[in-house]
Amino acid sequence: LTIREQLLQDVSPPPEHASVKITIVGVGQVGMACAYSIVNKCLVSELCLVDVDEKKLKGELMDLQHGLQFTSNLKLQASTNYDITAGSKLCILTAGVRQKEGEDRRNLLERNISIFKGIVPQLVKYSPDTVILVVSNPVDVMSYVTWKLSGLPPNRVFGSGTSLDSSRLRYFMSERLKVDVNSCHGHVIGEHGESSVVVWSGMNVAGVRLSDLNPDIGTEKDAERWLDIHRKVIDSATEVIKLKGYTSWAIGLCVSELTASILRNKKSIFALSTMAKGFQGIEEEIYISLPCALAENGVASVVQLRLTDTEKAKLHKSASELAELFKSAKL
Ligand code: 6V0
Repeated sequence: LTIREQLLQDVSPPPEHASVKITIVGVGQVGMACAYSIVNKCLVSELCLVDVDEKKLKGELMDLQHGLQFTSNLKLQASTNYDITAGSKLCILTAGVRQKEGEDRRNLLERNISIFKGIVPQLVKYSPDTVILVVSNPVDVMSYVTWKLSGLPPNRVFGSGTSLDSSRLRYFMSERLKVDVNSCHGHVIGEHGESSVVVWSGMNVAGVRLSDLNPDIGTEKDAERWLDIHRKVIDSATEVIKLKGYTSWAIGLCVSELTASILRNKKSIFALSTMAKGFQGIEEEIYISLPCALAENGVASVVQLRLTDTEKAKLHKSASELAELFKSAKL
């Protein structure tokens, strides 16, 4: 008898599937920051990593496994083959090429679409009931592409969108107000990129709207120049990429909170890239960010923001700019 056979007498067979299984596709900087944050928060009982780079997969898998004593003892798997992903409740897509310094997110589009054609049908084949969270850029179009390639209902496919932009906004807000970032409320909506829109009218602390204190907030007339923090939000990715080569920790932390809201059916509100046709007067079939309640089936509800005319006009401009990009997305 082996030591194990002498030590332990099994009384039931192991379950076929772990109860909370998720998959991350792409073990680059972003994929691994997501994995690290998810593992650290003990959100899952099984985590599968998929990539085309077999060597990197093995290295990342081993490195995470060696730390399992310090988290929950989840099952970790890694493979270039999608069969390991069967039965995933959530698939997070971070595969693809990343922005280079000074490169527009839009330039990534064609290369990432062809990569996704090889990924999405495989995921759905093995996990037909999955929810898919897209992180790869340009995230709005890649979310739409994923929806089309997956054949899933639109609520099950969404992008991290401007949830990261919103957390950047709230961070800058908290720096100015010297209040905990969790108590600084505000959303960035629209494109995850240059044409994003800050909902100045809704920005508040404890229900006190900053626009009631300073009606010029977010305009050129504002002496305090709150508008500058929107520019900082837009430039954040470029600036971090210039300094360290990529962005990872903030998006990883953000994705782990999105994951928690799905797996625990929390219905937390995040600005997510979702099928926006019919909301806020948007007529095009496009994916763009709006605040959504996120639950086990993906997007459960879209918040009906009371936007000012200026904010609405900016959102429509963002939508029409994105619509052009969607047209160029050849599937
Ligand atoms: P990275 O470090 O180059 O990692 C990309 C990974 O994808 C690599 O490990 C590749 O091997 C893998 N990959 C490539 N082709 C395939 C394929 N066909 N199947 C499986 N895996 C493949 O990039 P990084 O992790 O920095 O960025 C990943 C993506 O996230 C990029 O598109 C970024 O622009 C995007 N980001 C999106 C953010 C957001 O807020 N939505 C934030 C940060 C980055």
